[in-house]
Amino acid sequence: MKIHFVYPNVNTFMYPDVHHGLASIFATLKTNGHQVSLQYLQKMPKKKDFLGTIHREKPDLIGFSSVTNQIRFVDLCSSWIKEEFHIPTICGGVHATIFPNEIAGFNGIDMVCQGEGEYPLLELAADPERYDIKNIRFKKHGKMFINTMRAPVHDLDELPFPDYQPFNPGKILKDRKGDFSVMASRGCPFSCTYCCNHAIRNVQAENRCYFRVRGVDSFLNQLGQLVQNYPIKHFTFSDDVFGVSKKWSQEFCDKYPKQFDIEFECNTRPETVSEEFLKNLVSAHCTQVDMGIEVGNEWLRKEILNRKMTNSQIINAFETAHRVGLKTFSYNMVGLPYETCEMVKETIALNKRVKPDQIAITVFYPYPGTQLFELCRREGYISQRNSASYMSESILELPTMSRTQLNRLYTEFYCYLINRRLEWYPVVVRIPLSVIIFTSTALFGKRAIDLFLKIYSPFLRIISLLETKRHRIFIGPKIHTKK
Ligand code: B12
Repeated sequence: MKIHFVYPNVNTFMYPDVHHGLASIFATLKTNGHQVSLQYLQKMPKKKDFLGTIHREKPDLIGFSSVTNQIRFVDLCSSWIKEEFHIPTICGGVHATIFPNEIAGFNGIDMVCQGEGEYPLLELAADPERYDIKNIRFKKHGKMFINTMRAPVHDLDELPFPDYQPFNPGKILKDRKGDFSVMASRGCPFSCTYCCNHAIRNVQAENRCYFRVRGVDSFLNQLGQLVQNYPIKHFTFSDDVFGVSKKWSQEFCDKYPKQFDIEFECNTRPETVSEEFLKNLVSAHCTQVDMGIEVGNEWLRKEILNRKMTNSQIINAFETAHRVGLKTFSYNMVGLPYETCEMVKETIALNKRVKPDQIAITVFYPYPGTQLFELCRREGYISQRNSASYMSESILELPTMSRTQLNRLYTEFYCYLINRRLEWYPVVVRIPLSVIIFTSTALFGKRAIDLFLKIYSPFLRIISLLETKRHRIFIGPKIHTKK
């Protein structure tokens, strides 16, 4: 069977990256003799171009993958398909997993896949007439057939290595200066209230085994295959939390440097890292750890975000990382329920205290299905505003902080971030750029930052030429507010 996939990633301000879930599905289908093709939508295509590709590919089935912010593109593109073709469509991904009924309501979508898609799609491709496949809901003859959920794949080693070819890794590597993102695990054992992991876990048949990791040898083989096929100079391990199991990470850190001379960075959690763990990472060629500070106020962090870590644990984690020679990256959010202006200032202060080498600042977006979304809904904070990405506007109306105040603090925080980056530039560049940034944010506030974000990638590409090797940054902005 020939299956055409559509991956909408429209206006997310993120640099082109692969989709690990789709790559795993591609591998599973291809190893079983099916053909796959992909439309990667970085901007909304013209209807005729979108349909032209479908005409050319002539697929037997069309699969959409979707996160919450992108579902309107799934709705629109799938309705275009139905105007011209009689090709069955299926949608999977995080939003379909949490809200299958909503997706099933789209006129252009015939089937919805909840949870992991490798085996359900394989069964569907083998027999497109079936409608009793676990994890899939079918709309047939005006009726909805809801099937039970299967357990998530318990042993990840049984899956073939993800196939990234349809994403054009050569192009991604060129744009990201040799950096490639890979994952060893699925899921996360923690339950931060703003992250979808607890919502995804709750719909699995057996949520006990939600967090899983490939065996070290299998993961190393996967990396080996990638290195053989593509000119990879750096890995970003995008796992929600890298090294959840200390035994796994010890084995990985022992074996990786014996096989690879490639630097990597990974996500970890401040309250879990020890000096020994960080030193092990360094000995394995890790150059940077990315950790969530999220907010500077301990009450907000512990009680509202369910991140049970103190400020001193955060300070200690960043200090230890710097001491053992790692660069650091901090994830932060602003615009949370119950957050006051003072609390945002605490977040800025904590960042100034720990001096991360890179900082991500995102505006909190309440993902439906999460505990924090429920809280925002109960409290009546959710407005009608829309947002394609969590990099831009808040969709909340908060009694503790007006939008103007939030925008002002966001701008202040962003200026700190930019100034921190400018510290690495030669004076001749730093001074004029500082003046431009200071003047434009003083005059236009957050609008200046929004403009900066719009021209982010090309701008970064230019200024990264000026960066010293020590601080050279891979352009792909890893802007996840979760670790
Ligand atoms: C790595 C990662 C990224 C990477 C790679 C993106 C990707 N989609 O793989 C990058 C950095 C690019 C990224 C970007 C973004 N991300 Co992200 N990301 C993750 C992370 C940490 C892991 C995803 C992953 O690979 N999981 C493992 C794979 C195997 O699972 P999977 O992707 O869900 O795929 C399986 C099933 O969903 C299903 N499936 C998926 N697609 C399809 C399609 C069909 C047809 C079928 C049948 C099945 C199917 O089968 C797959 C294989 O089993 C998750 C957190 C998490 N634990 O899920 C957040 C997460 C998915 N990201 C999130 C967000 C918000 C974003 C952004 C919108 C951020 C932004 N800038 O605003 C963008 C949007 C990108 C996009 N259009 O998808 C949210 C989504 C929340 C939501 N309700 O939608 C998550 C859940 C984190 C969170 N905040 O809770 N992300």
